[in-house]
Amino acid sequence: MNEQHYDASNIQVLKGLEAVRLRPAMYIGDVTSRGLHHLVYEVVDNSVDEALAGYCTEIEVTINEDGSVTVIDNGRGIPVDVHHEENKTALELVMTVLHAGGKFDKDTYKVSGGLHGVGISVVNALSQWLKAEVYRDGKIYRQEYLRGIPLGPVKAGEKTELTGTQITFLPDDTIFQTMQFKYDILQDRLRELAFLNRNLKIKISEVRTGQSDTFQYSGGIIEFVKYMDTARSALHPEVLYFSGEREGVPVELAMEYTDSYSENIFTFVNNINTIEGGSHLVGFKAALTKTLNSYALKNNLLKNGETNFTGEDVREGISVILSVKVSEPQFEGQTKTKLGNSEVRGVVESLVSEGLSEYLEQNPATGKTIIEKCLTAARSREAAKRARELTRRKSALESGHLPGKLADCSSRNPAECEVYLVEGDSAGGTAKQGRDRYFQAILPLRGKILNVEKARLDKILANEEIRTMISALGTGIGSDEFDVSKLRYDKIIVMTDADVDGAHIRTLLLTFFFRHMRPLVELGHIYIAQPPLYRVYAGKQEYYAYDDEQRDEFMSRFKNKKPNVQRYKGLGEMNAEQLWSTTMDPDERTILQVTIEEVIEADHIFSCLMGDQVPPRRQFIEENAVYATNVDT
Ligand code: 0RA
Repeated sequence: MNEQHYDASNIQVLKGLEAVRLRPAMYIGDVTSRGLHHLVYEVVDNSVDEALAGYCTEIEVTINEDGSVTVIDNGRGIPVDVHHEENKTALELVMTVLHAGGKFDKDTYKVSGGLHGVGISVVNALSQWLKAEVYRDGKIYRQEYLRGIPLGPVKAGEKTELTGTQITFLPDDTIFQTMQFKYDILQDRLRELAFLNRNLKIKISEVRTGQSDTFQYSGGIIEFVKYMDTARSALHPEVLYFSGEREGVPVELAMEYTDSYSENIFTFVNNINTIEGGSHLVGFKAALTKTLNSYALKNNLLKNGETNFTGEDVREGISVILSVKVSEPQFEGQTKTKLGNSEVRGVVESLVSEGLSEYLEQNPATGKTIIEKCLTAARSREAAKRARELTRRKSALESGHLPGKLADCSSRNPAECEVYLVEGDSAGGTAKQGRDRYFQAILPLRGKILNVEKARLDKILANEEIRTMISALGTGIGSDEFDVSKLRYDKIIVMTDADVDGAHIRTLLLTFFFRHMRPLVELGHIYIAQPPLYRVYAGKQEYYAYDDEQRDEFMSRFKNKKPNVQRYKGLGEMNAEQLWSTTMDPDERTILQVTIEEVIEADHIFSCLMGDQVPPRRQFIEENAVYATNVDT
């Protein structure tokens, strides 16, 4: 570093960067793939802030050949004038001082919730190198850094007419577990940001593959709702949209009813997905229930004897995007994604109530359609309640009886127990012989389970395979009954054949968990077994391969003889011992943990896969947003 540059403020900077490098998780959550991608979001959020302030219209994100990422925006450019107290440029301060945003704060709603908003300096500290280029005041200014430390002062370079900021960084491989930026993951978040910020153009590209996409939506969250419902059929001609500002809180809401039975409400605060909800969500739900009940009553749309709609009745088949901007958001909850600011509840409630009643008055046909949907939902809620009572009695969980098909384990400590959901009675039998019965339970599932995407809870509960599964898991089902603390197994492992049918059954099961037992997915209880695809053997030498590449590698190990290759088409082709050692033995097996990186994308995928509209159905790839990487236990 430049010597005259070195003074007390540098020591502060070094201490700050050091703190970030020592405890990266404190700043970006973790150092897995999730944390890695978070670095990009952090840089992009700054450009989005510039767009919110009204100065930036385009953002471009590129995954470069060398694994670095470039983010370019056409905003005003980070200021490069010298800050006199510190004797450094604003650019250098933004890049090297934690939370340096403050002094240069713009009059906008800072993205500062959840893990976002930690500042670009954190990205800088966690990068092997970073290059900043600012287009401003007719020139290009540059500064480069190694692990957050400037290589030299900011230098003015060529002339330019443009304005904007360009940041390129390579994450530090001594900090992150993985260095691979995934196009699909970045794409999901960038698409979401484009929906949330109407007209903002966001481009993503990957040099190595040549893949690229541009997102720009003149309809903003209205188009977001249409995208969510690609595979669902809307019940009314247009998406309902309300927006307004009260007590300094801008609110935007887009909603539509579809013929599906699931409730898809996604809420955002300052562009951050508030997965745990909070006061804005509470305000919306209250407004919806209240407004629809009074509209139905006022317009005589209820038959005599029919009582009020519950919250669940008015939310069946609804798709909603609610986006609010809060200048000093309080984030609470386990993942800091629950909005705490109580004043927001009333703001959202009143704006939505007013907007919705006015809309219904002016669009009586849509009003009638919505009320009819609520009525069917209310009637089937009653039916579902009866079905659930039936499940409870039949499964006799309360009296301690478990389904006969379940081969339970002997341990009663859920933390050490796991249950294999196995495709077919025959593989189920093999698994029963092969398992360690102390902690492994086996539940064979016969044939296909019901497609829950197309059925209401009452019909779902009429399905025997599903009822058996629910009683085996112990959690109960339904919003008023599901209780994850009653889960009898820490790991629920889906084990299906490596063929099309197996993939289908697996998807059906995952859809069921995602729609009706989501906390099991969110808390990481769901896994997918990975049975081998090949056995490569000759004489006493044998190997199990889990993909083609591995098969070829194993084949090359046989020097003199030509090995036999057995391709496993189903679990049934393995004997108990083989199934144990390749797929079930915790010391040997690999299982994939199912996680949700992006709930909205997962919802989109499940509805496309399982819905009844064929065109949007697309290939379901395992490395999709729904799946995480290998978990070796
Ligand atoms: C501080 C102040 C101003 C802009 C920015 C920061 C800024 C930061 C980033 C980060 C990525 N892109 C960005 N664009 C702008 C306002 C400067 C002014 O008043 O002109």
